Amino acid sequence: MDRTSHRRRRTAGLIAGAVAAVTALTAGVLTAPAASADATLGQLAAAKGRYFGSATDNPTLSDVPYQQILGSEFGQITVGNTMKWMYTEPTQGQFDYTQAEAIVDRAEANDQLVRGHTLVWHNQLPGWVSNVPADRLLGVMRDHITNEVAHFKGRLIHWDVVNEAFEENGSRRQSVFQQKIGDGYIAEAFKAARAADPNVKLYYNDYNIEGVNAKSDAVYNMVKSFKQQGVPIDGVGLQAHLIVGQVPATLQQNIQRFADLGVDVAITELDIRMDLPRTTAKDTQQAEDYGKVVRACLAVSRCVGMTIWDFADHHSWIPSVFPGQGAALLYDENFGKKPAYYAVAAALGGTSSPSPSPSPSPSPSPGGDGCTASYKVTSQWQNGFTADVTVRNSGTAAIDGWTVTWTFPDGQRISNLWNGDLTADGSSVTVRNVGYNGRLGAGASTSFGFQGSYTSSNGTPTGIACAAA
Ligand code: 9MR
Repeated sequence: MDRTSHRRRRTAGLIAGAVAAVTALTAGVLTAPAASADATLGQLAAAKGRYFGSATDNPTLSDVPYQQILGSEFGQITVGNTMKWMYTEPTQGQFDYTQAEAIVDRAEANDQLVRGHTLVWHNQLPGWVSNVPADRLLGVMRDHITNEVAHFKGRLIHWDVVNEAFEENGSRRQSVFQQKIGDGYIAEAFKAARAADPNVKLYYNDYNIEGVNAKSDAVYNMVKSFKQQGVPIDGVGLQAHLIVGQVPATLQQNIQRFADLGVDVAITELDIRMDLPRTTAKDTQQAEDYGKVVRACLAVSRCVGMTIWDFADHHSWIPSVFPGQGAALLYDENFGKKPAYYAVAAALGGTSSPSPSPSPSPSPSPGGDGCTASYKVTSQWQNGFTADVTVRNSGTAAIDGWTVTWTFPDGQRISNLWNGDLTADGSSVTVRNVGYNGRLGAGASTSFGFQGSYTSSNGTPTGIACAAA
């Protein structure tokens, strides 16, 4: 079976609602049996016949803790930047998919679906496109679409064919495409995309069209006329860059009206920002808001999935564009799960909830060998948990490596571990440093983490010890 048919078969299976045992095997990480199948947002969504995904960008590819979460928690990936025109055709006729492929390859290795974003957009457009004479721009736009869609044929579930073509009042945005090609450019873009790949689903994607308003009315009317004229459109992407406390009351109704036109709907770029700093009250409201969005999508059968616009607050676009605002995502800057994460999990039908009092509390080992290890459960849900272990050089000289050992009292198993090299033998666990975190100066510390499973209880490891090399 070639890669294309493999991808199609797997995609169909996921969308049909099979709970895929998504085991993220990050390079260099030794794995033991997988954790319970319903632990992640991706798996919970798959059980409902949907996907739950995240956008990501190339600078994170070498960030091991980030990749561990991205690769295991989400069922779908959107390439946040590097499929855009400025990256893929920076010079006319010279196509470069290297950066986009680095993300797509990783997603495929992790068994994740991929949305393509985006073919025709007024932003992140290389300068040369604006200088193309009016009578040649339609051909240039078709060439770009044809090349990129053909390049990724069989590897993507959706393409955002045209992005953000309307103004808030429902008029057309005066982009270079609108000005030089005219109203017909959007239909032409969809036709070119369909010709290049008859199977990938073709989406129109925009922001501030989540509720019923002048802008979403304009998109609605366009989709309606496309369906009447046979222009190939399969879906509408509601970006959903929202504000805490302001989820549109008409969200579900709006999703439903698009579905009733005979197209799918996806929540494509979800984040819910707040004025900083975070407070418990704002976090609580944000969690409610995330839950509302997920429930609105699940209530409409043609709402096929949801994507957050990256997953941890320090990777969000918000603070750089809206100074003083942020904290819009499901994980904080330390990759801790926020109330919004648990609200999404609950809305997806999960039983995941914050561990009321993480157990056990940090318990340094004696440290006679020049290092100590503190074990801490960082989150826990039914049959699953994550934990961090901090390794500290307790001696007076630098060490060049460390080995941490313990025994699980309740038959717990580690499913994947990052920033360390795991050897597990039943309940006995040995974790050694990896190349980049073995050397610790006197008093310095590092940490590794893991995801694990348990059955009835998740007791404190016994005999935790650290030996320095
Ligand atoms: O997340 C993207 C950010 O890194 C870029 O600097 C920005 C450029 O405009 O685009 C961001 O993504 C946008 C997406 O492609 C379309 N909808 C709005 C998103 C946030 O700006």
